[in-house]
Amino acid sequence: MKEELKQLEKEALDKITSADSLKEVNEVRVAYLGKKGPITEVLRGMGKLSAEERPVMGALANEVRESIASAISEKNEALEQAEIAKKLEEQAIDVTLPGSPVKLGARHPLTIVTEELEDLFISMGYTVEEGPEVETDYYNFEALNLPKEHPARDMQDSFYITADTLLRTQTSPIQVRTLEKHKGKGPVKIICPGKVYRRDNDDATHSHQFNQIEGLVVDKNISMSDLKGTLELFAKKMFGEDREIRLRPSFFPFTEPSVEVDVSCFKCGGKGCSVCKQTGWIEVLGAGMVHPNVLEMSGFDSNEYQGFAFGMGQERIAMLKYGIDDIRHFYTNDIRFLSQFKQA
Ligand code: FA5
Ligand code: MG
Repeated sequence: MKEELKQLEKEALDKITSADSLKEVNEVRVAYLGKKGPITEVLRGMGKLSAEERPVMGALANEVRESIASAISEKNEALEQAEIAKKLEEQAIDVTLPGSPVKLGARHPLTIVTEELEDLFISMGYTVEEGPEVETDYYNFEALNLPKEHPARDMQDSFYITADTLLRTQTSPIQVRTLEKHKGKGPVKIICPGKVYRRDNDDATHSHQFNQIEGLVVDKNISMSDLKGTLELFAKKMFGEDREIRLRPSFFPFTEPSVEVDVSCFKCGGKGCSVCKQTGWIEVLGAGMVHPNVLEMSGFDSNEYQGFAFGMGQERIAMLKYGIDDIRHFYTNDIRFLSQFKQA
């Protein structure tokens, strides 16, 4: 019986040694250590042994089982390690290979222009205000001296949501909201960038959604010359130190007097070219002195306070600055267009 056990142990250990997969090792385990295996079989025959021999055989049988079991777990361990090593080798990364280049994006030209304008006005002491894009009729029109049925409402064809709410057609409602917050006390010195919406037909220079920046200064002793000086500085910083501005009489319900502001052509310097349509001047914004009705409706005493305001469209400014011939380029996200605005 002893020899039998020793023989079984040797057989099993040999098979384990020569096994080269986890599956084969498992077969050996089932065959030799399983309930129907030969060792169990040998132990069944112990009943025939004498009382002295029985514990000796029992101990030996256990030793053999343990020796096979530990050989199995060592072999399994070794096979698993080999498997991992093989995977690592197969999936090895050559860190000396050149990497794939990362494409850097560029800032959108409208972002560039908006931030440039913000920086310019902040440097002159303005703060930035914002307001809702879904606006009430009151703030978008009425409080700006445009009562219901006023014909000048036709200047800005609107997207109404209800009879009393609309997508704002201009950034001017933020003027009113800010004046209300100040409760009749100046000074107020703000710019208001934001998206606006109009029922304009899209073409090369018009979009139904575009961006504006509004400016508003309200204080005691504010005059038209403050407006002119401010806009002159704006024109020189945005379009070049040699630029001049020209004010032409115009009409906005919320300013009196109102002006359209032209900048001398930065392409031809004023001689006349295709950019300025041979006039030497390019229209860039609307402006004027805040109408006394607007001040009064928002709680300011118009005998004590005066103000100026202006509003411009970033798309048009960017088109002039960068020579862009179609406003739709801003919205179609063509990478060939956008990548031209990479900054050094
Ligand atoms: C206004 O919207 C006034 N709120 C501006 C203002 C503010 C005047 C404060 C006085 C005092 P206007 O409708 O002209 O004005 O629009 C201002 C600018 O927005 C235009 O000069 C133009 O640059 C731009 N703009 C107007 N309509 C469009 C459009 N459909 N697409 C792109 N830009 C537009
Ligand atoms: Mg206009």
